[in-house]
Amino acid sequence: MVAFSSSRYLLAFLLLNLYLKVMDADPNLTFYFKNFGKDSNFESQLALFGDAKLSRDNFSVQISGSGVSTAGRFVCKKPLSLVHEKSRKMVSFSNYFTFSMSGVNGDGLAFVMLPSQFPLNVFDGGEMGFLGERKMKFLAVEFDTFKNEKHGDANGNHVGIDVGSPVSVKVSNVSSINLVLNGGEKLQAWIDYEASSKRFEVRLNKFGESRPLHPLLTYSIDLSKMWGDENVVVGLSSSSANTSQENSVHSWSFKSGIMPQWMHSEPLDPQHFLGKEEEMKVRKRSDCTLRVLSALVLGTGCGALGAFLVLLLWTILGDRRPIMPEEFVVQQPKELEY
Ligand SMILES: *[C@@H]1O[C@H](CO)[C@@H](O)[C@H](O)[C@H]1NC(C)=O
Ligand SMILES: *[C@@H]1O[C@H](CO)[C@@H](O)[C@H](O)[C@H]1NC(C)=O
Ligand SMILES: *[C@@H]1O[C@H](CO)[C@@H](O)[C@H](O)[C@H]1NC(C)=O
Ligand SMILES: CC(=O)N[C@H]1CO[C@H](CO)[C@@H](O)[C@@H]1O
Repeated sequence: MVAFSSSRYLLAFLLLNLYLKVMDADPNLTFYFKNFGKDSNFESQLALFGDAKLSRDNFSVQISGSGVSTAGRFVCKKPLSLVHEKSRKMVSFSNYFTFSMSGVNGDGLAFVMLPSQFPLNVFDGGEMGFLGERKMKFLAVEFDTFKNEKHGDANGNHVGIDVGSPVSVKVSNVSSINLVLNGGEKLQAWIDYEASSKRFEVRLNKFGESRPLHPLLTYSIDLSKMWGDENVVVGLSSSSANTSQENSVHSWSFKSGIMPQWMHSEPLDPQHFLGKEEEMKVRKRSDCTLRVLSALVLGTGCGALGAFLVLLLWTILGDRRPIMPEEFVVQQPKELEY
């Protein structure tokens, strides 16, 4: 009787421990700064490079104001890993920031993901402050106010996704949603990556308006393949070539992690999936099969291990029962743990 209840207790203890270990390993990067005032303590998590500085009112961060050939970066100090080291699960993220831009001809502002080895304090005078001669793996969402013929830019008011090259793989005309990037107006941007569907989405709206249902840009990309185990740094970057474009970031939040299982089967934007992208569904289904299979394998393994442990403990506790005082039996599990 005693042996039976204590081995059950031990099993529960082991399972709880396993659960805690899994929770502990959850990779996440989270920050939320409503503004960058003194009380926000933003410098505990974010860092300024180049000409990025606190604005005069001390509430926003200005990147590339006034001056010739200036560039700046505003980055999260802690690197992000796109593949969880232990579970090999892919990491999703949501990035949100509010900003305003005024003036003409600057490169605008970009959300960037750079290799963590990238020298953040080095500026090579290139576009976005890092594209001089350098060839590297990067991803950028440019909020571009300059029509660069060299890169085939359609106009001076667009949002583009750049992967390893300043020539965008996907572009959207911001005028078509009746917004002007560099009108000085406060805007908000949402950038989301959902790892299981490998969808990267960008949304833009006026400050105070709600998050649009339809993304301005979507792009299918496997970021875990792009960087593998390499960590990345996320940031906001800007360079103002030779004009006095003023770019301000008023708030910034970021959240990453392994999405709970229930979210996997739900697309970020259900409307968008209707009728479209048949191949994505096919891939999702095989993803599901794989998941079920691996869950089965894992389940079987855990079951076998559990049964083995129970048997082992049963034997140990069963054998010792006659010579053990009762309170010692209860304590046994903890000692066995270590
Ligand atoms: C901003 O901060 C600086 C240094 O802490 C201070 O001297 C200045 O008065 C502040 N400006 C405003 C508008 O609060
Ligand atoms: C962008 O959209 C605006 C408004 O719909 C349109 O007038 C303009 O021609 C578009 N520009 C390009 C390059 O498509
Ligand atoms: C300033 O920028 C414009 C547009 O990129 C370019 O045409 C011009 O040559 C630049 N001037 C200087 C002095 O760099
Ligand atoms: C499970 C886990 O690691 N959660 C952490 C995620 O990040 C926040 C902010 O850094 C922590 O407070 C959580 O403990």
